[in-house]
Amino acid sequence: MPNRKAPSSLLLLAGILVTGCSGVQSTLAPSGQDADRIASLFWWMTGGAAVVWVFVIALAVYYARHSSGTRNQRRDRWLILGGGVAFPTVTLTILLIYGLAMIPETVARAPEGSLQIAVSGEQWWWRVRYFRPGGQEVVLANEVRLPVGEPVQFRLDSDNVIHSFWIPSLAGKMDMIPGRVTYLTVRPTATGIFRGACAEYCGTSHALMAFYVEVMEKAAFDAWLDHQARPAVVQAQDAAPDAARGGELFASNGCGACHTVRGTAARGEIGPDLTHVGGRLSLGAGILEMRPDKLRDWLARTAHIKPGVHMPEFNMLPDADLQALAAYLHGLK
Ligand code: HEC
Ligand SMILES: [Cu+2]
Repeated sequence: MPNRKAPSSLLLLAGILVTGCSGVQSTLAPSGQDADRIASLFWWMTGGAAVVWVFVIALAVYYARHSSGTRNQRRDRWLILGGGVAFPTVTLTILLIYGLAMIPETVARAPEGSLQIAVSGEQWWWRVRYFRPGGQEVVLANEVRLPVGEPVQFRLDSDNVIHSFWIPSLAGKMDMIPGRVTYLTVRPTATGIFRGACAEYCGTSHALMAFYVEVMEKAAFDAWLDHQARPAVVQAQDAAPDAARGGELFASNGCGACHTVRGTAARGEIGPDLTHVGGRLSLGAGILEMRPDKLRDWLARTAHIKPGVHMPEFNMLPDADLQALAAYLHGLK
């Protein structure tokens, strides 16, 4: 009696495998030059492995069905030498050369004058600095935007533990190693929103250390960076009373000891820069949607949302204060 469940469980498995291959965080849906190369390497390797597998299984089946008495010894020897030595040597050599030939281009630095972005791995978020042509440095956090079609030079480091910077749809991964600077060149080939993640276990909330990357047309990117370079747009008392009160609470609760909001007295550097936090695509390093209710949750249940987080929970504040703080932060676009 055949197992009737087999087809449906196979379908389920195929479904899981296929959903893993699309979307904003997939190596197999490349939108960057290196990711393209990595995807073709993957397909050629998979193809090569499939050919070898089919060949070996066919031989095994053939010999399982033909008893040794009827076999031709000479042909057997040829099959062992040809199929067991020559064929794997040739196939693996071709695949090896194909793979090695990709390395020089993949590790090459972006040409002089390319956009420079420094990203530091923190526990468990990303400190991002853009270097503008005039030498001005713009400090951001937990989000990266890139102009389409241009090489970008990432300069990666960490002052705590090893992290790994990975945007699967755009490029390969690169470790962020304390005491060292590593480089990654990214050349996005299509606009869109992609997701990056830390790819090296870095402590309790390693799995909650992600970020979004938006690849934009050059003009939109320039406008975005211009805006990010400006100080915070602090809302007026009469236009947004809640947000204005949130600004006062931000100062009186000591948030500025760890956070910077450019244009205000808040100049802390322990946590992410919050100057334009409300304009980010996500909250808490890629883990929550950027919405006032999520901001409120973040402040009240920080360590529940992100275990081990280096920010105190502010659950002692009355709900009205948390909402005012959330309104202030959400208004920092
Ligand atoms: C002791 C330092 C410290 C204090 C005080 C602190 N924070 Fe934080 N904050 C952090 C750190 C560190 C993170 C990054 C956490 C993570 O994602 O791992 C963070 C993250 C955040 C984020 C998310 C930022 C992003 O890019 O998504 C917000 C919003 C925030 N804090 C608001 C506040 C507010 C409002 C206060 C005051 C009520 C405050 N913080 C007080 C250290 C602090
Ligand atoms: Cu990490």
